[in-house]
Amino acid sequence: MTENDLPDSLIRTMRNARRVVALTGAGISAESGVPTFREAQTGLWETYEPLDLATPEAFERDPRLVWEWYEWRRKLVDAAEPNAGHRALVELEYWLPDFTLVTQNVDGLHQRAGSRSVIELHGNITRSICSAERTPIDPGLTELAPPPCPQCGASLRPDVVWFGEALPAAAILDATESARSCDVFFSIGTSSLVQPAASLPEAATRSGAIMVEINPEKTPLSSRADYVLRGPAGEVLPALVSAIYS
Ligand code: BJW
Repeated sequence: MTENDLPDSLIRTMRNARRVVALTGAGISAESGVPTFREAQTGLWETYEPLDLATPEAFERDPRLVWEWYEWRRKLVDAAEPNAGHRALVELEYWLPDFTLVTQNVDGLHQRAGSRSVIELHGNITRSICSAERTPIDPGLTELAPPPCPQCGASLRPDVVWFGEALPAAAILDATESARSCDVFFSIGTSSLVQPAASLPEAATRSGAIMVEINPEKTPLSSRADYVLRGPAGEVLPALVSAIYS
């Protein structure tokens, strides 16, 4: 996608917008080599369904398996670099008077790209917490999988939100508040299937926001978006930013 393929009316809307929210999902990190959830895994983990491992039940059943899966993903994230899509959102934050980035991703790549105002809905894979006390703990260097909490002996777990668990209250509250008060809401690289994140676009449009989806594939949100930009975020976002500010 080039600047010329973008609707003029969207460029005008963005030039006049004051408050903008972007909700991102795994698709924005795909071009950094971080696998999405609903696409096939490779190698060691190809026989596992990622969504079956992202549950408290899976951790109870087989803590070692789940810890090792997260260790594998941590290494992927450590080795990954932010891509042009992440960087375009840093630029949007720079130009706009009020910009909030809400992410479902746990990889920290937005922050590493330089985004400042980031709301993490599903936690962060680089942190660990005690599964009993929920306090943040640095597991240090250890062969144990999972390592025990040095205070109470319970297993450590990644500081992420699994299915059936509540999102951090402040994060979902702030995200909903931002969605309700924005002029333009972007949904980028998410399948729009997982609640409550999937309800944020509706909260925005109910309050009168223009909604834009960026995704190479159709999602349940596509038919409700004012603009659908079909393509990878790493191409569409830089083209959009350059069309708005050139
Ligand atoms: C590109 C691209 C490129 C590719 N450029 N795009 C209401 C109705 C129905 C169900 C529920 C409901 N409320 C709650 C539920 C249950 C459940 C849920 O939503 N289930 C549905 C699946 C049916 N929700 C929950 O359980 C949530 N908890 C909750 O609501 O608790 C209530 C509660 C309250 C009080 C007390 C107790 C409980 C928690 C949800 C947590 C989700 N966790 C995960 C794992 C995080 C940790 C980890 O990373 O391992 O979060 S699951 C997984 O899905 C992960 C993601 O953040 C999330 C969303 O996935 P995402 O980002 O959309 O990725 P994909 O793979 O699905 O899509 C990628 C997209 O990118 C695709 O569209 C591609 O086309 C696109 N793409 N390349 C742009 N280059």
